[in-house]
Amino acid sequence: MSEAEAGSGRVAGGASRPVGLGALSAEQRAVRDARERRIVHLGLGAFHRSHQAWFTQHVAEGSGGSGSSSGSASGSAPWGIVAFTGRRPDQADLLSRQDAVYTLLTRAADGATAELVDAIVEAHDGADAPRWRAALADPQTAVVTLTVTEAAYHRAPDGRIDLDDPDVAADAELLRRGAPEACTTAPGRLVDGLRARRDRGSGPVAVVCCDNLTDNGRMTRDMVLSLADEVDAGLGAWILREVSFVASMVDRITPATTDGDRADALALTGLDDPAVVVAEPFAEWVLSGRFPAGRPAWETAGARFVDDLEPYEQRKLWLLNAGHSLLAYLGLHLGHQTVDEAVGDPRCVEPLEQLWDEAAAELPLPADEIAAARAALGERFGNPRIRHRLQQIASDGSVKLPIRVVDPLRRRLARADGARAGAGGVAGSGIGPGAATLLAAWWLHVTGDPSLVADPRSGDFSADLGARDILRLVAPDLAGDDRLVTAVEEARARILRLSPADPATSSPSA
Ligand code: CS2
Repeated sequence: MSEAEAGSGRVAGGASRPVGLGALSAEQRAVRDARERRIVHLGLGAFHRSHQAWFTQHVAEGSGGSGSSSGSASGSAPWGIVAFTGRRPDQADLLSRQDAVYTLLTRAADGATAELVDAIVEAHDGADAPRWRAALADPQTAVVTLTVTEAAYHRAPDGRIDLDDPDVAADAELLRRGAPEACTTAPGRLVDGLRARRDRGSGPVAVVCCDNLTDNGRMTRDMVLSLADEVDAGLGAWILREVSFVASMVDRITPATTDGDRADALALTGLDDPAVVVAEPFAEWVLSGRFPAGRPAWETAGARFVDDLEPYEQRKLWLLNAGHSLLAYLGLHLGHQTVDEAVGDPRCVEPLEQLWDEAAAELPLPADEIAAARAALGERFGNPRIRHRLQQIASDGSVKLPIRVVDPLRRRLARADGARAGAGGVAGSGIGPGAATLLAAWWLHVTGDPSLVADPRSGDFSADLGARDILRLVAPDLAGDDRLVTAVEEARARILRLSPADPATSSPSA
């Protein structure tokens, strides 16, 4: 779309004018008008706009999408997204005021470019239940994408939906009664919308999870089915028959937008856009699963479709996301504000490399692929123009850490047990200093200033939590392991010996 490069002089328009349909060229306007409303999204936030909307925008001209379940071709018309907010209705208002057209500011280490994205054709409040139900029930709708955050799935330890959660319980009650009001949880909204689709007889659809969770397609299916079973006797069977839950690994670093970003976008495009989104140049989307009613040709925009998502998912979660969490908690403790600052501090880099060594040993990928991913991450984290705030990443650790660090740690411990039993594998206790440092840094975070802690389990945090209490929160099955408790205590003591003022102090592993 209209692209402007810093310093290129190709600035669209001199005086500032509002972004919106009027900002599109005649050609762009024709594409936008032709977009078929075939994708519904839940969780309209910055990440959706820098990632799935951007991939949809960049589907090659003329390739449209694949056909419907009946096999009839949908033609080459581009697909459009009807997007609903999860918890930020203000974002729907903001985007609607500018026809849902917005600027994506891409910040590379050596400069920025701006482009207009118009793949979202409508933006609505997710609490608008009639509209939500109508969108899911529309026979044209073929794909439902989700970015609702890790915490929003409300998974109980038994792998089913957490019916003890008051929000889930309230939604279950609304759904049982067939009440007209909107559900507030993501699984509640999905069950509500899918029931409307069944009742209208609109046929199959694919639900694509785009949150950073392990086996996220199956997990979404389990949450939806376990809630559907609670509220409507026949619905689960219909969902099993008609709904395909697609798993996906999503990646694009998307920091919260600042006033500076909005000013830079204005300078590049001449368009005044209060809804600018900022992202790094890198973008990756790997998907696995069936699309029974067709899908956009996302592969023409760089997405990949694979049979086995697990290695991609583990690479992303255990290297990028775990690395982010380590930098967030340790970096904040050491007085840093952003990822690029933290990754410039050797006291953060040493445990980061240890954490990556430990994860790499569990990854089912060739060594050169892992080395390339680590090198790329070093560059991406160090991008000085992406001011990704550590505080943004630090949220919801109780939900993120089990996926990012406890899963690979558990595998490593099992291999160490195997080695002791003579079956080969990792030597020693299996507890790596990287994982112990991350758990200890989170411990310091959740027992520190409560005003800086955002987490669904914050009611369980208090200043006097010990290492075992911390493990009970994120790795209950490992809380009885005395060696792990000791390793986390020792890592905490090492972090506390580091002086925030003096990067030359010995590293956490020393
Ligand atoms: C980050 C992710 O906030 C976080 O927890 O680790 O949002 C991360 O930036 C994305 O997954 C990158 O693709």
